Amino acid sequence: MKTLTRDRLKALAHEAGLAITAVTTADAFPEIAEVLVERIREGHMTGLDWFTEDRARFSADPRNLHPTARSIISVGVPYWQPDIQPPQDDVPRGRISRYAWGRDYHKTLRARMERLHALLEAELNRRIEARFLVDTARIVDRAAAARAGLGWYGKNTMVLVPGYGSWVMLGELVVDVEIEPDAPLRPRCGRCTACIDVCPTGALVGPYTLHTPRCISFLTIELRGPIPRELRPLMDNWVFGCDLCQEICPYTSAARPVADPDFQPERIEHCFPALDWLLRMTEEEFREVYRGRAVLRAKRSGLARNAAVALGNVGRPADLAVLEEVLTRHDLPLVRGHAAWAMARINADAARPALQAALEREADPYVREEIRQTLDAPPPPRNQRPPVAAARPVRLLVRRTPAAAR
Ligand code: B12
Repeated sequence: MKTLTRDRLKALAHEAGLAITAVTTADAFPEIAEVLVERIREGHMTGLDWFTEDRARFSADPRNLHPTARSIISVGVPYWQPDIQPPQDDVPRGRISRYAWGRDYHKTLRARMERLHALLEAELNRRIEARFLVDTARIVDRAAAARAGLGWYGKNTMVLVPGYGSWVMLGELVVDVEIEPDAPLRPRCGRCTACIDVCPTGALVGPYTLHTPRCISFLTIELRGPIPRELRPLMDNWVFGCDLCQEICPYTSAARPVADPDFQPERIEHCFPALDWLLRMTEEEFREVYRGRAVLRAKRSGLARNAAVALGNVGRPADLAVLEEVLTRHDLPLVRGHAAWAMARINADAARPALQAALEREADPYVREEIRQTLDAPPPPRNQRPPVAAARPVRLLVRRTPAAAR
């Protein structure tokens, strides 16, 4: 029977558009189940209802996917492109994190992994049993990548890939082919804590530990209801995801640029959307502009809610008018409520009459509560530094050293 060398695999993966590839066995990840369960119990995954202990245990054994699994081919697609900058046009704009600028990466990676699968079947001249995984609840992508030596865990919990930093989206093919595994890499953060220090909400509560409920990425993408009021002033103009803990990293800031068309934005709304447009967009406009993109996950309600917070954080007194229009007319109570907060964040005194008028005519109990709270305890003025995120006790939850650190 024909065998597959790592070098040949990497050449085929390259041909399929997968720039980075590494291999590990399909053996279980017992230490990962332990870490995930502890993280859940400590409340670090709160808000992600699907992230259950059962899911954690399932994802720790790739043979749960198919019993004939022999190897995991961990793949990475880099996407760092430094040339795209926000226009200098005085329009208050939101920021979308870089991974979401192009086509939905799930589709991009899946299509390329299917291409690799076809190439492998042709190469070995047999049917290959395979599962294609990107971002599923069925395997921990970063754990597979770290054990395969595709990259190493950074203190920001990202997998950093030599030459590309953490600007790499991950996926796996779990296959019934025996391939010689690659060796894990050593973590190389040293004493650097730049990512932990830069996080405005204090979500990185210690090295390798993210407290999801405070992460701007979670707040802007996954959270469906109101954003906790104390976190809003810390979110700047992020409207979908956040890249701060990657941008500050010395390794990722030295990343090699790539010009992958699937990660290119096609219009300004895909990377730096005008905040007033996000606040006024219709459901049809939202679906049309973000069709086939990861941004759809936030839904129109989430994106408009985030835009209200962002405009509160970066807007000018002239933007009170658009926020007042939103407070009066937006069809979604979630957005009206955040607009009330945003007006007071720009200028609490100037906003007061409009907020009082809104309280008189508003029928929705949630919006009424937001307005009342905003009148009673306005957000910190913009000329004051927002309160520094509360310090949290730091505890490293890994008892057994992950393979990557050995
Ligand atoms: C849930 C999830 C989120 C949640 C929670 C994030 C989190 N840290 O868990 C939220 C919504 C906040 C999120 C945000 C982001 N995500 Co996300 N997310 C996931 C998802 C679906 C599961 C991650 C998971 O299992 N977390 C559980 C926790 C406990 O795992 P962990 O934090 O990785 O912890 C590990 C290490 O810290 C390590 N460890 C623990 N202690 C120690 C100690 C030492 C010494 C060492 C070396 C290691 C170590 O072991 C742990 C177990 O693996 C994966 C896809 C997947 N199915 O795997 C994508 C994924 C992790 N996300 C990804 C991305 C790109 C992001 C964002 C950058 C998006 C953005 N720009 O906004 C941010 C980054 C935030 C951050 N710093 O993590 C990529 C990461 C790619 C990479 N190169 O690492 C993934 C892999 C998706 C993909 N297919 O590419 N995400």
